Amino acid sequence: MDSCIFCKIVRGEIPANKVFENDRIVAFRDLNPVAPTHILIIPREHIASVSAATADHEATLGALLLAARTIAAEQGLEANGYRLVINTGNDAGQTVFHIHVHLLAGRYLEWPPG
Ligand code: DGP
Repeated sequence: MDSCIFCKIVRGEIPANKVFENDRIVAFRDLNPVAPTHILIIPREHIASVSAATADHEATLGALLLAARTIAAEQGLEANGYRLVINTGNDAGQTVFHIHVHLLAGRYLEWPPG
């Protein structure tokens, strides 16, 4: 996707503070963090949202969660815990239509979210 901002990060066309990457996944710090740790975990492959995912994306979607687990461990977040969020669609506040997992940690996270 030529115009997708996260595809541009994957291709290295715009800078990002990367914390993890492998053959399927890239993870980097959110530009506007809402918690002391706020990392975005994305697939290299462009999938617009959870709603746009198909059975063909099963391995990629699994890789997203496994990367989240690995990053949380690497960042030392397991002891106090963390939250994984996937905003999907307008009512959920999705603003970038390239599927991404928010990894939030470093403070007590209220429930339910606003
Ligand atoms: P969402 O609202 O779930 O679609 O989250 C999109 C997030 O992406 C939002 O927290 C801000 C972040 N973001 C948007 N553009 C950029 C960017 O160019 N670089 C980085 N690091 N984060 C971005």
